[in-house]
Amino acid sequence: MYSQGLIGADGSTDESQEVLAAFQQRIDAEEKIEPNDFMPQGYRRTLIRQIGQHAHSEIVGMLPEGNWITRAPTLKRKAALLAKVQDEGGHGLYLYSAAETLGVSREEMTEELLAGKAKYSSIFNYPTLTWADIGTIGWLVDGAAIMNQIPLCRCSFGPYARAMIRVCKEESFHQRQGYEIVMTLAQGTPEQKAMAQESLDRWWWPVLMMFGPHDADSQHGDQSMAWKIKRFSNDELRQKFVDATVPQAEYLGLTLPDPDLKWNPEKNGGQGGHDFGAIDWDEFWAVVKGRGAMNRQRVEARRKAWEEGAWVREAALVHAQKRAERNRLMTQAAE
Ligand code: FAQ
Repeated sequence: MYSQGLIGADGSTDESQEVLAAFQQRIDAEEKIEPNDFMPQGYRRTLIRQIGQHAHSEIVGMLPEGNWITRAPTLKRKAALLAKVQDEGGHGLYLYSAAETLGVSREEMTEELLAGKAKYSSIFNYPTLTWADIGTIGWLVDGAAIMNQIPLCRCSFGPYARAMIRVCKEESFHQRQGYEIVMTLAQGTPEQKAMAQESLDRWWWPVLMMFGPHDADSQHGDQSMAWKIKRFSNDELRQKFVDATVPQAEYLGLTLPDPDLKWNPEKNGGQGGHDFGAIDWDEFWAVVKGRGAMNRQRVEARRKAWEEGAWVREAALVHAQKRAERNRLMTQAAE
């Protein structure tokens, strides 16, 4: 189902070495690149690809949790979940807008998503089977998103970096509400604690996959780091996430489902860090290529929303045109 997206699939660039070197100087001087500035085609395409996929992830990411809004156990939980899911929709909108500054339209990006050409995060192709999954998603999925996105606040492309500042603040609230749900379950009845553990067992490995393939298999990693789009590699962020999460799980009295997880004092240049087991990359690539449990339903839900929202887009456009025409006539009359 998935193939390379049409837009931004190719990060290669054909400017002269001189032009690329001058651009790199701006990057190395930590200057922000703004939409009207010169940028190499490869830089533009890489950003369109990454920001577009990120936007799709936020919008598709509303679906697994949206599934539980009507079944949240209390009014307070329902209100918090509703707000969180709305926040994710807002993140998608900032990101689509940031991508649009690079010369791609939201329609083009959406068509790629619906055609199965543009990717979105693998994590959203897993089902939310129990209420505990809503806690686990907040704690771990938003936790992983924050680990990945805090460095993006320093991305060299201005609109993406600025969008990330607000997104990270909101993700931080999401992470805490998730952790609090899991803590309530972990401190509840034995059945509730078992539900939290079972959910953790299902989500742990897919969450580690969110950071992307190992650095050795990361196609875009080196160039994106050189252009300071990414500030840390996939493996560096995954390691930071594991090290941050182990004490959180211990505090909850839950067990991370990895028999190979252990403290290694030699890691991280002698500062210490956790060794952890092997990730199932066959599962990762199967999910990315469209063979996850929920891929078909996720894209279908987005197609339905896009088609059923067509009249709203048309009405908004006609309204904007009428207002512009009215303003034009008023300005003409005043002259
Ligand atoms: N899933 O060469 P790399 C969230 C693809 S937001 C699917 O290493 P790159 C908030 C990758 O696109 C979650 N595909 O790629 C939330 C590339 O394929 P392509 C989303 C993946 O770009 C919470 C190929 O593999 N966050 O969760 C994945 O340098 C709760 C080779 O990989 C972002 O998008 C994956 N996990 O590094 C919402 C953050 N990983 O494009 C709702 C911004 C890799 O050549 C509820 N993105 N691939 O066809 C990034 O930081 C980067 O794009 C990475 C991948 C790190 C994801």
